[in-house]
Amino acid sequence: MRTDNLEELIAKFKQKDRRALARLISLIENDPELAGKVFKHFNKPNDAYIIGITGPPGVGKSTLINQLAQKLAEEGKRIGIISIDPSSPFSGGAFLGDRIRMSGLQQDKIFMRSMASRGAVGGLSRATFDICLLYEAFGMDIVIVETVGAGQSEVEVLHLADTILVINVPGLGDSIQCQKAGIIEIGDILVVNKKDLGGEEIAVQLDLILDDAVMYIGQTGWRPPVVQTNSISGEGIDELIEEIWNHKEHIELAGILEQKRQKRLKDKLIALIQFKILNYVMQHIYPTIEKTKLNNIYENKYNVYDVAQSIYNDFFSQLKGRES
Ligand SMILES: Nc1nc2c(ncn2[C@@H]2O[C@H](COP(=O)(O)OP(=O)(O)O)[C@@H](O)[C@H]2O)c(=O)[nH]1
Ligand SMILES: [Mg+2]
Repeated sequence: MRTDNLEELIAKFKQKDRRALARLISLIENDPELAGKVFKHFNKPNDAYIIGITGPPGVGKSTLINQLAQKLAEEGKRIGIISIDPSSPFSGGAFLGDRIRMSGLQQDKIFMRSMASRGAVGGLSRATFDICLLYEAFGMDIVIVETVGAGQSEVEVLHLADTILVINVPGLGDSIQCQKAGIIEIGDILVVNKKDLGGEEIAVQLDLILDDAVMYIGQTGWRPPVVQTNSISGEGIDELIEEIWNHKEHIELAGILEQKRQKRLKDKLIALIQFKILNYVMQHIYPTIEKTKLNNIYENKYNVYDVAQSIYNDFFSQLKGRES
C-alpha cells in the first residue's frame, strides 16, 4: 500500500472511523512489518484490560461475549473483540456469522473482528497482540479475545489476556476430562454456561477440583470462582462481571498485572527480534550454503547437526570480524 494512503487511513482512524479501523486490522493481520509503520503515528496508548475467553466449540463463548459486551458498553466502556474461529477458513465468513449474533443496542461502542486460526501472517499471537495495540489506539477500554484454546498457537494467544475465562457446559463429559485437557489450570474464572440445561453437577465437581488444587492456587493467591450463566437470558452475567473485576483487583494489588504486562512486552520484543533474525537467515544465509556442505549431509544425515554448528560459527566469526 502506498504511504500516502496509509497516512490517510490513519488520519481517519484518529477520527474514530470504524471502517479505517477494520481496514488497518486487515492490513496488520496480513503484514507483520506494517505494524511498525502504523504505530509510529501514535502516542503512548492507554492499557486496555484484556479478557480471554476459551472453551470447546458450541459452549456459548460468542453468545456470552455478546452479553458481556452489551453490559460493559452500557456502563460506558468501549470494547474491542477478537474472535479466533478455527471452523472458518475465511475471516469474512466468520465475521458475518458473528455479526448476526452480535446484535444489540450499544453497537457503536463495540467492535468485533473474526480471524481464521491459520489466517494471520507471522502467527496468531503476533496478530492478536498487534490488533490489541490498534484497539488501544482507537480508545478501547476492554479487549475480549475468544478462542477454542485447542492447539499450541491458540493457547499462546491466551497469554495476552489479563483475566482468562474457561467455559464449560453440562453434558460435555465430566470435569476430569476438562482437567486432562489442561484447560482448567489456565482459567482465572470458570464458567458453567447453559444454566438452563443444568450444570449444577459440573459446577460442584469443578469446585471440588479447585479445593484440592491448593498448590497451584498458592502461586497467585487467587482461588478461581465457578460461575453459572445463561448467555441467552443473561442470568449470571452480572455476577461474572463482578468476578472479572475481583480478579483484576486481585492481580493489580498483588503486582501480578504489572508483571504480566511486562512479560508480554518482553515476549513481544523477543518475537520481533526472532522474526528479524529469521528473515536475515532466509535472505543471507540460506542462499549461501555451499553445495559441499549439503552433499556432506545428503551422504550422511547425522552430519546435519555438525554442519549447522559450523555454519553458525562461521556466521558469528564473520560478524565479529566486521566489528573489530
Ligand atoms: N440453552 C442455551 N443455549 C446457549 C446458551 N448460550 C449459548 N447457547 C447456544 O449455543 C450455541 C453455540 O453458541 P456460540 O456462542 O456460537 O458458541 P461458541 O462456539 O462457544 O462461540 C448457539 O446456538 C447458542 O444460541 C445458554 O446459556 N443456554
Ligand atoms: Mg464462537
